[in-house]
Amino acid sequence: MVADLTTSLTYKDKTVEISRSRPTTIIGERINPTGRKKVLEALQKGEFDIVRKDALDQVAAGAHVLDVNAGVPGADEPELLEKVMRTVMDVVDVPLSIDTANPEALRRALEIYPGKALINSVNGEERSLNTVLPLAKEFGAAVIGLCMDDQGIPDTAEKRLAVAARIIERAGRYDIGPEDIIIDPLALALGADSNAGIIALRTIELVVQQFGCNISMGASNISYGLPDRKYVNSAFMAMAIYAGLSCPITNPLVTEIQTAILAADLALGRDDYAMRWIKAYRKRQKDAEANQG
Ligand code: THG
Repeated sequence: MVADLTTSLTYKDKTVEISRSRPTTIIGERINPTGRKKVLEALQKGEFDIVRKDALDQVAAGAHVLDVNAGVPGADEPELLEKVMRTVMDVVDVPLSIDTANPEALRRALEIYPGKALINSVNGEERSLNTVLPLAKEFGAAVIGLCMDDQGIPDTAEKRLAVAARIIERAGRYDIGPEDIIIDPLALALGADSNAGIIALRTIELVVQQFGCNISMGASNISYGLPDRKYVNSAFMAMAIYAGLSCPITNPLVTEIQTAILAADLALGRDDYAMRWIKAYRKRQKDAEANQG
């Protein structure tokens, strides 16, 4: 019997529980200047309206958790990340995924966060393990563990599993259980390597089989450089959910992605009486009517 661990995240009195026996948890990706020029330009000018809008829109579209990234080149990241988080927390009440590779920014973010956050991320490098895991323990946060280390991203699923195993083992030494480690198999571009999809899917299967832990992934990387990305992303999303992906980092405003997630949950018996599917359909109809009139 494969274990089905539950990761609990909180924000004030609100709890989000992540597991494969529940509907897929959506981590909204949009508050991120790395992937998005408009966000980058706004944050460089100290304007936060776009952050406020992205927070509200993503939650309205079904995001359960919001990823927050403030990695602007040349900026004071600890300061900026705190401002972005405060802006988000002013307008929505969902748990946050703190997306930074800067230990100082991470500590400060954890200090101001009222609840059990998700840290995005740790990886198999010694330096990362030794700085991020103690902070996760100190603040009682859950952590995304990336399947990469000093050698880069392994080119087989078996080797990525080995990195996941090391992250989980090292977390255990800090008394952080596997329920608080969410593994990211890493999706690379199919345009560059036609096996990128199958390697990610196989990694998910192996990690789930061995550890039963939750799985996250920035699934849109796989379509990088291709036309009509949303169709590739949504098909891959459904397959990855079947393999065991439980909390994708994605854009819920893209209808194809949102419906792929809902349809996967429906097909996998995680949507009793198709209530969520039908509710989302009605919301899309209502939104379409509002846009026409
Ligand atoms: N794994 C983990 N964390 C991650 C990633 C991952 N965080 C960052 C990234 N990958 C996921 N986040 C984003 C955020 C925004 C965009 C993509 C991934 C994005 N991209 C559009 C593009 O690429 O064309 C830009 C579109 C726009 O401007 O609106 O928006 O893999 N753990």
